[in-house]
Parts: sequence; structure tokens; C-alpha cells
Amino acid sequence: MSTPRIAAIHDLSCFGRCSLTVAIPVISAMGVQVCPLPTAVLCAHTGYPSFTFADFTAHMREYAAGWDRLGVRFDAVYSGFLGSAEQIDIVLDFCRAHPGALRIVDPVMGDDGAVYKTYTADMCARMRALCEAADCITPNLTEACILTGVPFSKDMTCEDAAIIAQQLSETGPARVVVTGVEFQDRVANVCYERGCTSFTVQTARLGGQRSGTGDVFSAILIADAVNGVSLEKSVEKASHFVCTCVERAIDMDLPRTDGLPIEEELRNLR
Ligand code: PXL
Repeated sequence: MSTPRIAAIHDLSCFGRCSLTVAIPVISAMGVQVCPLPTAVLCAHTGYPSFTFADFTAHMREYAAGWDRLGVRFDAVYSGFLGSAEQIDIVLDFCRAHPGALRIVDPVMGDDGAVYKTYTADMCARMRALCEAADCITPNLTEACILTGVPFSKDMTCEDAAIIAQQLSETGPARVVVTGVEFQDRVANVCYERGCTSFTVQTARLGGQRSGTGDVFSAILIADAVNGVSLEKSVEKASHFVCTCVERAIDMDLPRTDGLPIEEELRNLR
């Protein structure tokens, strides 16, 4: 049996445990080969007070063409943080060029009820098109609201998120996971799978947001999806893995920007 292979289209933030620096170890630990197609290379992610940034857009198509010349095939295409409208189009074209591959999109566009400052209306529209072409999407609640046009409120419930998840699924993706729905001392991931009932997985809400949490969560879902694990089992696994890593980060007194200390926990992912 061969090792499943995915293309991960994401930035490489070289310090701060997010995007490719967590996607590669997490997905590899779960027995899936990762081929990164970087969108940008940063010395540290954008949550730090300063960072250097090299845009990779101009090279992405030639790298994808390089894989084509080698005849590289993929079981899944995973896209994360995309920095421009052109990059979103590149992902759409890449998906079209690999029609048999599962398409999993984490539409990294915003947080805390707001769109990221760098995200234009045109980018939002194109991201909507990319999500419509996906098999599975993992927006946080803010992103789910941006994608559907539903006004965001901090008081939204799991029931609200379930309705939005179904609405999103009706536009294309069979599986939708709305992450980070917070209430009292809990945080929930609300899931909708076409043809099945919706379900919610809750864990304890420990402290505030930590960088890269969504990236670790999505990476687990992607590896499980190509390994044929059910969505419910996968969301349970990802939610509890993230929660365990957050507990460890708190014990270590790790700054929130430094992300989740996955290193010691990776062995428990298989
Ligand atoms: O974790 C999302 C993410 C990915 N990539 C970059 C980021 C962030 C969040 O801040 O800055 C470059």
C-alpha cells in the first residue's frame, strides 16, 4: 500500500508554529506525505511585532508545473493562508489540474468578527468561489459569517453556527466544520456533513486565542480525510489534540504568539 500524498498550499512562517511549520509535522506524523507549495516565506508569522516577508506568488505556477513534469499526483489538495487574489486563483487552477484529489480549504480570512486588514473584497469573493469548489472547508465562526454574509456576533450559539454550516454546504462543500464557537467556559466545533446529521464537539476554553491553532486543527482533519477516518472521529481527535496542546502551552507559560507546543504530542496522533 502506498503512502497517501497531499499538496499543502500555505505560507512558511519560520518562527511561531503556524501554517506549514505545523502542517508538515502533523500530517507526516499521521502517515501522509506532505508536498508544500509555499505562498510566502516569513521569518515569523504576522502576529509578531515585526517580521520579514518574501512573497512567493511569482514562483507558484512554475513549481506546480515542475510537479506536473515529474508526474506527481496527489490524493488531496489543502489550502490555507493565501495572501492575494492571484494566489486564490492559483489554488483554483491547481485543483482543476488535479480533478481526482480531495479539496480541503481552510479559508483563513479573519478572526474575532473582523476580516484581516490585508483581505480585500475581491479576495473575499474569490475565496467564496474556492470554498464552493471544495469538498471540505474549516472556517472559524468569523470566516463562516464573512462567507455567508451573516452578521457576526459574539453571542452566536452552536445552533446559529449549525445553520450557517448547512448554508455553506449548500453552496458546494459536502463537509463544513465551523471552528471556535465560544460560550461560557467551552469552545465548540460545529460540523455539518451532507446526508448526515450535524454534530458538535466541545472542549474546555482555556485562555485566549493562540497562533496556529486552526492550522493544527485543519491539518489533522486533512490527514484523517485521506486516511478514510469519519468526520466525527476526526473532529473529536483534532479538538482534543488542540486542547491538550493548549494545556501544555499554559503549563510552559508559552507566549500566545508562539503557537501550540506540538512537538511532545505528535507521537499521540497516529
Ligand atoms: O495561522 C494563520 C496564519 C497563517 N499564516 C500567517 C499568519 C497567520 C496568522 O496570523 O500570520 C503568515
